[in-house]
Amino acid sequence: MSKGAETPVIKVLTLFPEMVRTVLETSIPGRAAKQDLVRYEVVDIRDFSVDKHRTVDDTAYGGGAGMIMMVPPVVEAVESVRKRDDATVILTTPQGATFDEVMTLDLLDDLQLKGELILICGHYKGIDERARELVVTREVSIGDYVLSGGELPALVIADALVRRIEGVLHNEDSAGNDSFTLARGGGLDCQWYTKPPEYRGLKVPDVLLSGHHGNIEKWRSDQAASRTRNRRPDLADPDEGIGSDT
Ligand code: 6GU
Repeated sequence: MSKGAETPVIKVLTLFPEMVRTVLETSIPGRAAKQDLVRYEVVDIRDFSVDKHRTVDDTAYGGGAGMIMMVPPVVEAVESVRKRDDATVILTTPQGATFDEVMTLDLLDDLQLKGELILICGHYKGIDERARELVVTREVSIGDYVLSGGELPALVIADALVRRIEGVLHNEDSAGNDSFTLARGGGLDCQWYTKPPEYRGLKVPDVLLSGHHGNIEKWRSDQAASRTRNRRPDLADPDEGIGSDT
């Protein structure tokens, strides 16, 4: 982040604020906040209920199983934290676009440009369509399976973003060779070893103990390429694969 810019704020609207806070205080996301590289605001949607029972959901008009999140608490919770009219407001839902490395970098740009990013953790069967119309600007899924709530997806998105903020990762966190890093072709990482050099007859490959940095780098990039081809042919050849845009 450039000097003088304000600390970007990730705002998470949820029915389970303790769950969200606990994760954001832990590990790298927690360290990033302590270093003032990001801030988190966790909002309990229930605080914006409009009745004395703190109701935030109800049965669907027209019938059917499952509860629907009501429009007033969701809209009013967003309005209570949103600083800019053009803020990106993400709803986590299995019906959203699938989260990936490209979206991570796009949302990171957005967070840094606008200074805020709002994540609504979807719940129950869904949210009243009018809440989407009024405040949601983007719908994001983390994959083709159904989770009990939007907290884990929102935390996945927050974690992926925070670790890409400049200064968050230290050398020992070794970001440059992470899998999917577009700078290294968007493929998978190679295999890694540490001490001991032999365990139950399994040896660390000789090249890694050779001290020859050129050979080591070549071995690692060859291994990464063959892993990517074998495990994720869609990443190895994006024109042919399931991840293709065409
Ligand atoms: Cl964003 N929400 C829920 N409930 N389930 C999911 C998801 C989101 N992404 C994958 N599964």
